[in-house]
Amino acid sequence: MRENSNPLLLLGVALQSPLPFDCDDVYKSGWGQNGVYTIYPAGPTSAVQVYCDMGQDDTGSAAKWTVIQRRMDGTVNFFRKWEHYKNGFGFAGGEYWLGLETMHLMTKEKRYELRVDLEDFEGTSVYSHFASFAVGTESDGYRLSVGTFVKGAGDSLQIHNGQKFTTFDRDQDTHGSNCAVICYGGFWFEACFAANPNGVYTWGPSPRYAGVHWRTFKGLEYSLKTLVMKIRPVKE
Ligand SMILES: [Ca+2]
Repeated sequence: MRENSNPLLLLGVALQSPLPFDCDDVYKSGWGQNGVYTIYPAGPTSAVQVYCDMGQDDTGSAAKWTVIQRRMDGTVNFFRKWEHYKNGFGFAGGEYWLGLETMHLMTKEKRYELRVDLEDFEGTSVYSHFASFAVGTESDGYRLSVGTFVKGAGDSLQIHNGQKFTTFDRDQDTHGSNCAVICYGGFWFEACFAANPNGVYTWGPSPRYAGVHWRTFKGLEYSLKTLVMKIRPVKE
């Protein structure tokens, strides 16, 4: 919230609003600019910093996006163990992973849709939009539920739908080996993937499987410049 210094807005938040659950709540409290804000999806004692995308697309929805994952410059290591993927890591102003537990708490409370923003190093920006996104409980492996592919740069999440989360120290994929070891990042691997958002940041051409891949956009030997996963409430 430090990016917006308007004292009247700050007062408005303090006096009128319950603690924001997500970026859509932040926006409704009067904060209209993209940036880092604090949300409280696990209640008042658990502040979480996130990047809020307050932009609007052509779908007609006025709801605002909470970024749950972001790759943009390779400054954060994503080859991490289970506890890190559970609790989150990185920096809300840069690259980060929100954390599986926070994703679970958010998506069990509200219905969300998912958009994945993708950009290559040649200046092409596209996105893939999905009708819903939810993460299950830890006891069930933080299983992914992603809804119908709506439109955009292809459905690279189809084989990931319904999978448990796998890290190098917790193999819950369907491969004989561990996909997190093969692909250098945690994800909802099957055997193994069509999307590898948490792979190694390698500035374009990359070893097969290891990079930040989105198969239906640039294939499995090209690591993307930008990959952002963001969710917003579905208006019922
Ligand atoms: Ca396995």
